[in-house]
Amino acid sequence: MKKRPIIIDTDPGIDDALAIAIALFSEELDVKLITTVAGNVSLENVTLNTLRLLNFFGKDVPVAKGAEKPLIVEFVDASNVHGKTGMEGYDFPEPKEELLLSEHAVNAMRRVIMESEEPITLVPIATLTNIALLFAMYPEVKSNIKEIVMMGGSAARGNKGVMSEFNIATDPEAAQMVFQSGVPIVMAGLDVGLKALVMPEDSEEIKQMGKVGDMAYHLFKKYRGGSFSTGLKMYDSCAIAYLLCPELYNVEETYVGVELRGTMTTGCTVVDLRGYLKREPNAKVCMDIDGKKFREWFKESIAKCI
Ligand SMILES: [Ca+2]
Repeated sequence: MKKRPIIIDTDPGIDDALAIAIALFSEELDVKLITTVAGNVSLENVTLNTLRLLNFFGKDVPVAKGAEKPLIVEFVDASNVHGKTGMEGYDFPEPKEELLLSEHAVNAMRRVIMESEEPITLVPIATLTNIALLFAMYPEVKSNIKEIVMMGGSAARGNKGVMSEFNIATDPEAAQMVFQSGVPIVMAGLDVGLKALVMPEDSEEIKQMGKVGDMAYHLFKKYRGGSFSTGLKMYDSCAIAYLLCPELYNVEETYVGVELRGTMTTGCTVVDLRGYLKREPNAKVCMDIDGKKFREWFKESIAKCI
């Protein structure tokens, strides 16, 4: 089978770690490059975490370091959810430093996209600063991008602010640039992330699934994205699940804008399902997910990580 070429833009992050594992071990995806961006924790930590994960998985994928802070707004991390280092709870091996490119993430993305015979799918599971910079600096890349499948945003309420989701609210201007880029977008946000749960009985099964399962179990114990007993939210895996198993989702094609000047709602994704704004659709929004099937898919996918 021909593998689908993707670039993952990430900020590991406990749920990032699992999403990356599933992508790397999938027979259908070819991870060409992993780029990092400050988000859950600092750029330095998310990059080290990425290099540690690759050493742990035994996968040699080039890594490029991206933006250290958002375009305009001040940087605020999520170490309250992921712990100070971003991946607390498991004793990872040393970072595999030789995988780190000297190129900046934006330049590395441009090169990989332009060199690819087949259009690349971008999979941002973090704030969109790197992707916005890519389109601003090298708009020519758009012609060789198949689509963007992102974790971020919400058609309902938020998890960073009342109406704003973390990845979008961390850099709202970048998000708006990406939504206005003209590149096809799939948005898998809180509408599905809040229902993509790993329940305690799943965690016990996952624990038995080799070393990746054991790692996942230990990270889950520390993860405050939901509680261990009521279900852990696998936000970032929702983007990977869309690539591998789109039938899990109900999707609406619509216009999405990002609120940039709200007095209380900055960073809100305005998902115009009823067409009030009279704009052409610019995104497919994942409105609902089959939570039960997602759990099965997630366990099957982790079981393949060997
Ligand atoms: Ca993330």
